[in-house]
Amino acid sequence: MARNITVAAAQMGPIQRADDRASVVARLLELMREAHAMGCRLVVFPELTLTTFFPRWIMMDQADIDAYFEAEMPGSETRVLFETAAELGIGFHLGYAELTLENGAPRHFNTAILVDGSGRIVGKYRKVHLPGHAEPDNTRSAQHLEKRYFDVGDLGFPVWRAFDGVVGMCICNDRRWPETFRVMGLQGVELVALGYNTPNTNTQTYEPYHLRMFHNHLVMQAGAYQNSTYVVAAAKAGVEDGHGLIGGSCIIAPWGEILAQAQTEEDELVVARIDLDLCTFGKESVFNFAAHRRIEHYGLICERTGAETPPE
Ligand code: CDV
Repeated sequence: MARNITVAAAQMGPIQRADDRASVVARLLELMREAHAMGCRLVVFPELTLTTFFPRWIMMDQADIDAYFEAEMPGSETRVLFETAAELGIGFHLGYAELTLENGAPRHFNTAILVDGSGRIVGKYRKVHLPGHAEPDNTRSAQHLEKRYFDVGDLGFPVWRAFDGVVGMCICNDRRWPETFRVMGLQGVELVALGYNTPNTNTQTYEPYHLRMFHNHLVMQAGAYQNSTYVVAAAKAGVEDGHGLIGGSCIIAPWGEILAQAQTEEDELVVARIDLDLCTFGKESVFNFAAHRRIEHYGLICERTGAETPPE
């Protein structure tokens, strides 16, 4: 029997620095209701959905930084998302900046949660591959201070049984690393939910816009194909306080093709009806890991971080 579900990537247009949480949550609710009306069981929102992409700003006062973080999830301003999800019976994925206390010490993570159709959090992921730099760099036209504002995620790449399948999560830069998808692939992942904020220009060197979008899709299509999993990817897009973000939100099939893609750089639902059983063919043929992987030759992947060339 087919395991058909309808899913949505909910692309978000820009969120300006001056926009408050209430206005963002109102936009999320509208997308959630629209997704429900289109028969979706799961709607995927982007990375750091609730605010502007704040790592582009230099902030020295920790209180200013912490204002972008959620100390509770759900909190007073986000609870309505969970209540509406339960009322409609629709699940969602939400990226946000998480502030938590561990043994009394503050920890900051770039986090995503998976919420089921009863409004219950079933999974949490904390971003592992933090891009950018830790020290302000005035040679750049915009900062990318994720390494300054966030701790490296400490939860690995788990998967969860949800939405009649096996669901995993990763966040933005994680999608560029094959290890991300393979660790989930080794747990039989059938749907990877992910959100991203990808600047439309490279602040260190000239890079044509079309390559930014090409690489965005290339890595997600490869991850989907090589692990025979669907990918539901939601961007934050458009111009935030003068800084452009690519869109290109999409839903990718386990054979690597894009099934549906955003047309705008605004709030937009990208919807597809998918059959999770179609993950099986790839997992049992070309990417039958048990039959074909050769782990005796992969040791370097876990032993060595950076590349080392052989001596001359
Ligand atoms: N938010 C991100 O992780 N952005 C990175 C940029 C810096 C390249 C990305 O991989 O899209």
